[in-house]
Amino acid sequence: MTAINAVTDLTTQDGIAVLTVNSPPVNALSAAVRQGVLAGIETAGKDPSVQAIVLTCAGRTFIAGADITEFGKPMVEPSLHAVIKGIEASPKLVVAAIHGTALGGGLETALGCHYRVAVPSAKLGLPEVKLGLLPGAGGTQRLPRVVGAAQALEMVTSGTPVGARQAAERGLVDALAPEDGLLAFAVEYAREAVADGKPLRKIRDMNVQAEPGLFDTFRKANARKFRGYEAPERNIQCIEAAVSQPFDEGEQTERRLFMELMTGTQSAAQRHLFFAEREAQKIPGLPKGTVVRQIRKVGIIGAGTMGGGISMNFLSAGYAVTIVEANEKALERGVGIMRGNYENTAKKGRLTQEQVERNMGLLTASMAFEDLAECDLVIEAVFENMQIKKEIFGRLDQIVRQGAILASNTSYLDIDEIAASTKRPQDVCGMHFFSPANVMRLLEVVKGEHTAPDVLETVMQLSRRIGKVAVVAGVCHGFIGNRMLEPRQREANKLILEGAMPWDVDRVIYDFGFPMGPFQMADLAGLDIGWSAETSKGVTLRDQLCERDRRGQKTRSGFYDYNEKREQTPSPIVEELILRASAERQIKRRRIDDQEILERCIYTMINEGARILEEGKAYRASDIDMVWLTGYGFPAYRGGPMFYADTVGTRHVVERLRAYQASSETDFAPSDYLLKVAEEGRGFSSGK
Ligand code: T1G
Repeated sequence: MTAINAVTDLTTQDGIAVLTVNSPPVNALSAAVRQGVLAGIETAGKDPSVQAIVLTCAGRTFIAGADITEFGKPMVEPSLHAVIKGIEASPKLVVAAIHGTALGGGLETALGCHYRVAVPSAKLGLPEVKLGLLPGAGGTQRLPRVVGAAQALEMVTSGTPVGARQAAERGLVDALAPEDGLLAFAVEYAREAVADGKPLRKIRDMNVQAEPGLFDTFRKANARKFRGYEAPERNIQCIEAAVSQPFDEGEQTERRLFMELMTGTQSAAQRHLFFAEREAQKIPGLPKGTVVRQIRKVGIIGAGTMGGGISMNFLSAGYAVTIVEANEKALERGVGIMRGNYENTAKKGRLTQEQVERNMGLLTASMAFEDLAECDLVIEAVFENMQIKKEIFGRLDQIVRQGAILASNTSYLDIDEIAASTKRPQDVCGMHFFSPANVMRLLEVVKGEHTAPDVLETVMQLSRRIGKVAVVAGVCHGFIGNRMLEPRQREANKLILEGAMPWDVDRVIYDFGFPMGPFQMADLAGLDIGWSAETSKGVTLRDQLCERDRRGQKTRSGFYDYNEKREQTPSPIVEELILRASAERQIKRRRIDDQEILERCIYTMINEGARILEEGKAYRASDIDMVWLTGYGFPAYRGGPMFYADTVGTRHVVERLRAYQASSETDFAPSDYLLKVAEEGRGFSSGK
């Protein structure tokens, strides 16, 4: 074996050279890997004893892409382009042997090879669009030449990988290897290819056509999904170039558009979120050697919307679940809703009927707390009443085995107070799911004063296994997400009394990139949550709307009027109520511009986020960004509230808050930590 460099080596098996990349954790195309692969290809190419070359990777995966940690730094030769051109121009036939995930630059490298073999479990994709980029090393030019323009469009704009079998059907993979025999199969494949006189097939020499109208039809069909994002459109333009331009010109178009994206703020934001999601999993100061607890059986208390949704997360991940509900009808209804949800998913082809039965077969429905005794984790999901929660935790303390984790799904109540109703506060934490709990990725894991480190780490690892993005929050009202939502709601409600209308605020927030604005969101959720005719005083706008049976989309009227297709239009009745409310409060209405609406809604959130960091209720600013991305639909291309603050400048945020401070000291006073960061001329993403 010849070590090419620290991360690549070259061996030869009876005339077949095997070039192995070994650069944990994912064989990313760092400068060393690029140097090693190119040198290895050149060395083997010159060796007269070598008939063909197999490019393979050690560890858990084939090359998973360019090394994202190198982005933004001066490029060290050779470029990935040069490496791929070197492979393609090799005088010896090159076969890529793929396992794990061949992603981004990894798949582009494999496309430079003359043939590709893969194990069935491998995945191949071009996820650059998720980083606000596009495949920048010929991927947009080679992929359509193999799978056609339509499928290439889908792959590059979704970033979703395909499995090896599907890849083989599309011609992206030439042969499937046995799951446990990839290298031997690849070496044999290479040998036979040479013996059979297979050509050094270069994808760049192939042609690609597109049906008339393909690109515009695709743009129209995806306009809503791509709204605000720059990368999908640039990816489409690259596929267009593959169809309309010769290969080299198409590559130049790709290069130009890649650099536009790479140097833009959207890609910086999306790359920030890529690392933020991984950082959020890490608990600072976790004692070395912390052993996580075994979780096999999960108990859920409450078979309502949240209890049912939470249960489904665990059932789908293969955990046995015992759901306990005091009311028999509610229990039956809750179980029925779970089954119905699974059946609907099966109807859409995303689950098989046996998976539905398997999931439901893991569920035990009960009305007896005693059935929770052997659970390893119990999650309480009853309504938000502290007294009831304390009674429940007191009973759990008596019934559930020692060492089990007891969690509350409360969305804002004090976990320490709940923990105090047990003799085991070290085993208590919060697990705040977001509705619908079986869909939303965010899970706020609330660390109580006494929550043990192994409990926290157990819940964080378990959260990943059930497909959640878990973020640790400290005990405070509303934890991270809802605590920051509060100032945005407050400002939105003030703005419509001062001169704006709900549809103005919603338009600004929607145009910023959120799926919808606060008033449209309120109509969707229902204005009568927590409202009752008996206690309504008719003072607030919400009271007045609910009293008029304007309870939101479900009554076809709320802040908006809704037609049968649920399309909304501003309501003259609401406008009248708002004008009257301003008059009753002696507020002289004025024209409010979009910039003021945006700044008062978003900068007050940033200010609250800074307070959360100041109080230590979140470990890092990027955790706050993850909460808002995965729990509230903050546009990924803006990176989250704290990254967005860095984009506009923390000094600018302070200046704008001060400009509004005259109208209200409390609502706009910049927090100490925000002032500190601004005075030091830095951003939140440069760490605390
Ligand atoms: N570069 C650098 N580090 C990476 C990396 C990458 N491409 N991918 C993962 N890591 C690190 C990650 O930060 C983590 O580090 C560790 O590896 C394990 O990752 C020119 C420009 C491959 C499916 O977008 O999707 O190619 O936290 O926790 O859940 O056209 O990682 O342990 O210190 O995610 O098993 C395109 C991104 C790049 C793939 C594995 N490629 N990676 O998932 O482990 S742009 C991607 C992933 C590009 C070219 C363009 C996943 C994974 P740490 P992990 P995992």
